[in-house]
Amino acid sequence: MLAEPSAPGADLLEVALLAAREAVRLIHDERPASLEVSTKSSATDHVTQMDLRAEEAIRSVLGDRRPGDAVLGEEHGGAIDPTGITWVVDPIDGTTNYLYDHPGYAVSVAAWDGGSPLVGVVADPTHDRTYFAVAGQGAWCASPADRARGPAGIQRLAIGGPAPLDRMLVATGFGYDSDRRAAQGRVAAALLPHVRDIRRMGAAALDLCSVGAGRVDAYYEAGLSVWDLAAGRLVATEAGAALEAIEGGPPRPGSILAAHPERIGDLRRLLVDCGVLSTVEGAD
Ligand code: LIP
Repeated sequence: MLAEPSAPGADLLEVALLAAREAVRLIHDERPASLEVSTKSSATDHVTQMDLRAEEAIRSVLGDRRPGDAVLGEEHGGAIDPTGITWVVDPIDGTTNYLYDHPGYAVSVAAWDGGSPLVGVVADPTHDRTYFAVAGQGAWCASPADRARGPAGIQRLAIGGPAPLDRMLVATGFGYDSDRRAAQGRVAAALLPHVRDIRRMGAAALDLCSVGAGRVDAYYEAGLSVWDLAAGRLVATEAGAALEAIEGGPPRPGSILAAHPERIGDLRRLLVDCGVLSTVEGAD
């Protein structure tokens, strides 16, 4: 066991890790020489046979280990069970990066109780890192390559310090719709002179884990889906980050802002001054 959470969390975490590990093995070891690609919401919103197969592999593990639980996945659908455990799955978050064999994709598996995240796992094959978190018990990153970080390469995660705005490294992402991207690009251009720099990594799950690991100081994005952030938001929260909607209030797939608790208000005001609310559906 990678961590010592209490019994309910430990059981669900073990299943999430097993499912994520099987999907990582498949997308990494069985990646074909050429991918079969089809499009979804736009000409740049892709799905490959590996996205589909990875979700099927995850669902197979869940069916064996947690047969009565609901599953909501990006590729094969489903719904949140408001009264029980739901597994929220993004088999490959960062599909465009996977398509190009570019670093920046991850397998994301979360177990929710009604609308509340219980455990989350984000597995990053490129960097051989597995982020995981249990609600109320903390967040960790296991990376055999990082043995200097502790036994078996397991490191407890904690966000970075409260950097001033002009020293913040800020991650963000852009949608698949070109009009939305144009508006989001204008916000990023307005923001850039006021912060240290911007990073666009291409996978919300990894952006949120990067906040938790202190690899970026903040992350904001509008227009995501629940599976993009279901696990990563728990990793970031359990590592000490504040997570809210960009416009304020509870975080939601359409609008998320993650930062140090002492800085999230200042960053929100700066983003609003940069025109961010025009890119957030339901915010203005
Ligand atoms: C991706 C998100 C990312 C966003 C990309 C894309 P996908 O999800 O994780 O944050 O900027 O446009 O939506 O489509 O790779 O699962």
